[in-house]
Amino acid sequence: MDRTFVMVKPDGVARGLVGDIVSRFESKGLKLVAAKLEKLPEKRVREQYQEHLEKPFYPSLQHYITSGPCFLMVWEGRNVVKVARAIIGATNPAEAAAGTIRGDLAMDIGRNVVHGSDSPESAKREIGIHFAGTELVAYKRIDEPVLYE
Ligand code: DAT
Ligand code: MG
Repeated sequence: MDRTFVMVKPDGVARGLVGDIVSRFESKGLKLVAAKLEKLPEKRVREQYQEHLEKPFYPSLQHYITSGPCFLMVWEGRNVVKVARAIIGATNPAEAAAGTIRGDLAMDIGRNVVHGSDSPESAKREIGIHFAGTELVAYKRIDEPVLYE
């Protein structure tokens, strides 16, 4: 099964949105296989956002991501990278559709509440940055036979 990395950013944790956000992925039918609350060291933030290191917004992005605890998750399911990005919504909350996390819960591109990997390759890389293989747990969701044809 495919996997993706999703993270509630410090604004989402501070605003008490972890439960709402987890619930959206759970009720869709995705399987939570790892999760932890953690204040990220700069090194891992730089690795996660390596393609943005030279962008003008990077210093404020790093400051924001390291400003408080994040809630890190790995989700599993068919086409999960694409499915999770659809649940998260457009990068800029002003353009994110209603019904998405950013469309429903955020106002500013610099405070967009949640991160999700953008491709299966990034997902593999980002999971490896934040989780040891032993932290990923294998189990069955009781509704699996009904969720998939
Ligand atoms: P996404 O998080 O949707 O994958 P991204 O990878 O392009 O978006 O950017 C990573 C994060 O960086 C994004 O969630 C918020 C911040 N960011 C991106 N573009 C920005 C901009 N123009 N101004 C301020 N912050 C920005
Ligand atoms: Mg991205």
